[in-house]
Amino acid sequence: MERTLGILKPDCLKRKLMGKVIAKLEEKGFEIIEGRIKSLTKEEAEEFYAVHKERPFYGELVEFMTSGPVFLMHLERDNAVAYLREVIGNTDPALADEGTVRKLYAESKQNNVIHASDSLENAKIETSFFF
Ligand code: 3AN
Repeated sequence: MERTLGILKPDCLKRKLMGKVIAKLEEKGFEIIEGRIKSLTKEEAEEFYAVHKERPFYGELVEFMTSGPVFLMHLERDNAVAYLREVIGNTDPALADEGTVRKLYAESKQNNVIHASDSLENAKIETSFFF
């Protein structure tokens, strides 16, 4: 069993898509072992996305991630890190595979509904940031 961090982003909560996305994760075999709603502070969002500090979209990303509450999920499954990335799909919904969360629900590269850790190492770092 492996663990990873998933975050339902503010667009997901605002658009009342939490239930649908969680149903999809459960259908794919993920167990939510911890979860909570939280409004990220600007400092938390900046630190969480610090790897993107030099990217042109960083400021807007921080603004977006603090625009409303998020749902933090500590998830468990066999091969959880890689499989969650597969289930959520490409960052850009236009490039995401059919049936993925982002293909189904994301509106843009920024407003793309869900975050998932991209490596086992980052899963550990990101999970301990919130849980
Ligand atoms: P992913 O979430 O698929 O791992 P990252 O880590 O490259 O994607 O980017 C982190 C977040 O930054 C994305 N989830 C998205 O909200 C935002 N983002 C990424 N690329 C862009 C972009 N080109 N324009 C606007 N926002 C972006």
